[in-house]
Amino acid sequence: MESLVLQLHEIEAVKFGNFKLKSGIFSPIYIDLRLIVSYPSLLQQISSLLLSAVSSTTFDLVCGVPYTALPIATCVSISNNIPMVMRRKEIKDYGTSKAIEGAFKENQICLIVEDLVTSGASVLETAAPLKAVGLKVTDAVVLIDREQGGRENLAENGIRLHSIIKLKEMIEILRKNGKVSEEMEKQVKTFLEENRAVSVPAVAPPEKARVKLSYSERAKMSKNPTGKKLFEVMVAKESNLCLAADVSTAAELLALADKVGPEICLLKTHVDILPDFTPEFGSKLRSVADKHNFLIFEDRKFADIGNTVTMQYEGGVFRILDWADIVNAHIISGPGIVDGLKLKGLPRGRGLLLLAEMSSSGNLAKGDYTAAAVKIAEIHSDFVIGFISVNPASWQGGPVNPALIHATPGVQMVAGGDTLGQQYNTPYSVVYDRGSDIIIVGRGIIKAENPAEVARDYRLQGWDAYMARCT
Ligand code: S5P
Repeated sequence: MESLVLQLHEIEAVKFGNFKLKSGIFSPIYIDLRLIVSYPSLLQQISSLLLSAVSSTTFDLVCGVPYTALPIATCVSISNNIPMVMRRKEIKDYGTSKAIEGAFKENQICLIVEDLVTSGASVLETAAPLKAVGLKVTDAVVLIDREQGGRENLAENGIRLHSIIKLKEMIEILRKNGKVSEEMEKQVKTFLEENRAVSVPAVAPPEKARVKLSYSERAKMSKNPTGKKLFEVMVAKESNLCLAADVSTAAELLALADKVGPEICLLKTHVDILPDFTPEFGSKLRSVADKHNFLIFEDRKFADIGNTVTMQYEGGVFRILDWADIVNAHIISGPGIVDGLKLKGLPRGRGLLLLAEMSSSGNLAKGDYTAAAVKIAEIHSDFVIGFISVNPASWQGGPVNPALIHATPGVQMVAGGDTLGQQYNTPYSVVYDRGSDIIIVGRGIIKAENPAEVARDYRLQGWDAYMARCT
């Protein structure tokens, strides 16, 4: 321990002066452990000390508090083959805006790794998003405990703190080795004594731009008959679940629609993937939809100029306009695409969703693009019923017109992704945290052994999250 403290002093990671800490108090001593990235053997020493401090603790994953503890946690992870997850300090305003990166399963235990604890606020800031994605946080391990209330504040939040060394012990070692004056030792000790309980600043979570109105209130606001009907079906069936029926044949799709029908408010098709499509497909699906009271959404993702999409919507082999209540469109070609689709769709009472965001990693639908989709939707709110969104609660300018609905793909029971860029969030985080209205679930249901049963679970989770958001 003595050698470690002397090494930290040697690399000037221990500084003396008058420093403002994160908690707002001024301290005569400051420990800057960011420097250790330049000293690999020291980094390794620290990570093995941290691990030995939690030898009797059970955990499945480690997560470093950004940024200083990230390399420490990485070192702990690599040298002991323990998977790591990473907390984002800045959440992206695009993609799925994930706060926690990495692969994990709900209820796994995550050990928080930190360099130094004063009030414990930083550890708590990392614990909150870990808990929000379903991980358990019971322990945190830290190199230095400043003994200024961190242990107590963390204990109040159900987190045990394990520390390697106390700041007071460090100053005693430095004094013993003639590295600091007696006066400095006294000054530091007096400061620590006088600031034994630095409280965690009470930071109110930012009020998210989530629509709290009920679906029935919003049904009344909708200017489009299909938008209104969708809200009404959601209320009647207590379902905000859309099934992405991406199965390989039309026959399979119709059978699945009949099985899962009672659980869903909306069924989403990609009709161009069905090798056995026949002109009767539309009417067959319509009769299943009528039987179970759900709407049909053809995920055609129109993207061309207005004139071309009118033909693609109405004609061709699929004749989408005849059987789909809802279609969607990219706005890449400008507002003319909405004019084109509206020309055909509005007289038939159909509705349109605009792709304002996408769930796939690295997609370009963000920022100004998303804002442009909102503007176009407002102008055409007689035909546009809402958006394909990922995190509407984060959209700049606050909640959009509550008559418009948000449907979000990339939903599974556990956050994660596939090998081709799809990114998943849980029903709760999509509806409650991100303020979306409809969860779009594909493989989470269709690959399950009993799709109807699993669909029911998704429906209940989506509905619970909606109820929680409204109250
Ligand atoms: O951004 C998007 C938009 C859509 S409509 N990301 C998506 O994944 N989708 C669609 O949602 C996608 O085409 C697929 O049909 C469904 C997601 O399926 P899952 O199997 O990943 O749940």
